[in-house]
Amino acid sequence: METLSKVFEEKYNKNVKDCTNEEIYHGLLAWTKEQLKGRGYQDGKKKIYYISAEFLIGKLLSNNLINLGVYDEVAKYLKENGKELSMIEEIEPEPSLGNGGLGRLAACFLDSIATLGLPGEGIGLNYHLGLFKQEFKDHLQFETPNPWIEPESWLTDAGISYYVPFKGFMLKSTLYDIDVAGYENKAIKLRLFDIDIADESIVGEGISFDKKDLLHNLTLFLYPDDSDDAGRKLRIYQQYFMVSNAAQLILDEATAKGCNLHDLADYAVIQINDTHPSMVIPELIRLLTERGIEFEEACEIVSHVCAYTNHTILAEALEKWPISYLEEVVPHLMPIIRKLDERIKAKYPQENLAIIDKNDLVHMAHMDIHYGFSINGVASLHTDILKETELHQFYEIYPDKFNNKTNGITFRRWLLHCNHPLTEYITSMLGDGFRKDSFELDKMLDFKGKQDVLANILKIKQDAKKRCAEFIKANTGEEINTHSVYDIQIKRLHEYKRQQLNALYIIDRYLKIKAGEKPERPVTFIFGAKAAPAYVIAKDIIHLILCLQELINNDPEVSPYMKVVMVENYNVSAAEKLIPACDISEQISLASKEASGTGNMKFMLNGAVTLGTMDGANVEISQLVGEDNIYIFGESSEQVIKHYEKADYCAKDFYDKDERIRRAVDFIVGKELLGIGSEEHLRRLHHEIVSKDWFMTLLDFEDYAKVKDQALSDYEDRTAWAEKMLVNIAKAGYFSSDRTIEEYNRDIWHLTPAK
Ligand code: Z16
Repeated sequence: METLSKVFEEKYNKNVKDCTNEEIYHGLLAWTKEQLKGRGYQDGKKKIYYISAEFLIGKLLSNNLINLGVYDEVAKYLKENGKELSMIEEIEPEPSLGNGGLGRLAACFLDSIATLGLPGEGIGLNYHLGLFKQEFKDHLQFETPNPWIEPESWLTDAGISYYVPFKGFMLKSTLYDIDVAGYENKAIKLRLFDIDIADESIVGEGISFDKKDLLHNLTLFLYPDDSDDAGRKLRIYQQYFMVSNAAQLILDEATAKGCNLHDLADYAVIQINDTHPSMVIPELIRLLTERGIEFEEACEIVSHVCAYTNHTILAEALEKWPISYLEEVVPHLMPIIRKLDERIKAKYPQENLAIIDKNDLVHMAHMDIHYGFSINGVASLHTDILKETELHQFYEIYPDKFNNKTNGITFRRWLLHCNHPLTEYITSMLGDGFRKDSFELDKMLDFKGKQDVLANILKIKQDAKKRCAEFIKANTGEEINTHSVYDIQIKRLHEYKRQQLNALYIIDRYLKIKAGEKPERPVTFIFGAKAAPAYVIAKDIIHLILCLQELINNDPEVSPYMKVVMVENYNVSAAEKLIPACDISEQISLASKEASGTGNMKFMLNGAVTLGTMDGANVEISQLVGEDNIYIFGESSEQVIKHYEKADYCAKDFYDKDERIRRAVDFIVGKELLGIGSEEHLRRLHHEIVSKDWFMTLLDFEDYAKVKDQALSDYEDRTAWAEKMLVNIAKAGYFSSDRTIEEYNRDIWHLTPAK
């Protein structure tokens, strides 16, 4: 810790004892950056370029210290000097460069690529204000900018820039790098392109700004849509800026290593993360032909370099750009896209295989599938649905391109960093092999019948619940009972994720308590969710939850038995505080709609039991833990898909024939909530549920309530519950992103890990 002490002396002319927490944070930042550089970078002939519009990396200090293997030493050194590392963590701003699952997955993947010693980098954009910050006022969501770049930050100017051509003008880029340390291994780089002239002062009220003032806003904000396509031109500008820079960088790096462009596939493999980076295909073809390669060969080369990951079957999220937009932004790409489309039409005249459809829309995913060599889904059920229904026509012509890569999470952040007590306890039982080989967690099963082990697991959970209650108090002002069951649903607000189903259960329980049915143990229903600013019904659902929070927590007859809390500005840092404390993990999307989910994996790893539908990776979780250790409810994906095909689901029927459902739904517009909230929002939501209910909430309500009641009653047998917790932790090994990345490398990337 001598070099660290020196930093404080040189930077502030002070002993660490006399530094403020801010000064210590900035000293640690500078020191850690140096340590990262000293590690060196993963290298090799061929490299993976993971291009993504989002990298939801979270705070970096503690994670870097863990991966550098110095966390304990630094924490001890600070403690000896009267400082607390956990307080210093609070100083760091969280970069919000992602919406949700897709962006967080990209961040976990970087950690695993580095840890496994694979040469690679992430390429994206340096959004100055990230995603919006969420504020609650009058039980409604408001959005404000979320600046995160300070004069001293994790960014390092790489000294690299390119010119990116748009219609009528060029933009010059600047590249910033963030080092990502592998766990006890070398680092890789996250490379974020930016423009020097981005101007934060053009932001007005909330997050409004002049969309046409392109030169000044290109890298200001991340589009705030999860699984949705806002269809804005600015997004095309951002995407093209990202991929043109990426393509130029990739060609430069390859040629510097001796590539003659014909053999590009020996030097580079590109993973296209959802369709946001799809324009890299025509852009690479453009650059290759500019450098003297024939069009046909350029297509061939690119088809051996690009691989595509699909993250959703929601039609509204599969990007389709009008030709007119592309002509307006990147006219030089259109002749290439047209040629790519003609080649396909000549071979496969079928309309549903076309890149350009009869409405002059360019289907980005179709381009990826035709001109990439691999297409993967993100959980086994999701990949099956792609093959059998959504992309069936492509599966028929390219069966060998399709493959599954079930998502994973990095255990460094989602166990070692966020849950020190559990990590230490597992280490005391198994040694520390599980940190590198997550499957070793399986050995915990040997302790299943051991009473002392089960008691310890319960104690660790109880302590986490106490810490979490302090966080909730600070965030929401609400006091919660640490002996209540913590039932948690944290994820983006979307109708398909069905926070409204959870809310209906809460109403049902409230009505029962009001009618005199007092439950044995209280439950705290915890939510965290941002809604896309333009997603009206999602915002109405937030309104409902916040109104329920107000009503229930302030009713002395009810609040001893249940409370509702909705955490403001849910983000990675909040997740790190909530997940270790969870008893019941809510994963209740309509079957077939959640491609994978990754929160589900974080919760099980921290000893929560899942209450979920047979959707996404829940299916694989249930296979691994067995039916005694998970609570499954609801219609199957097959049935749901049939309902959509036949269009035979009618919410009104359920509302009319089921009194319990009707009472809960009507409570949304009853006098209690209208006395608290806004009539406009509540009526619109009520109408949506009764007359549309596109994601079939009422269909699954009864089974959900039944299974949830069962889980809550099983919770009372503390030993039996602790066994379920133990099995969930033990079986989480499969969901390490190290496993996922090994599979990407084995089947798609074919890189040689550094020694
Ligand atoms: C996103 O977060 C996801 C899909 C998508 O098309 C766009 C965004 Cl921003 C999510 C999926 O909804 C989720 O099921 C999955 O676990 C995650 O991507 C990572 O694959």
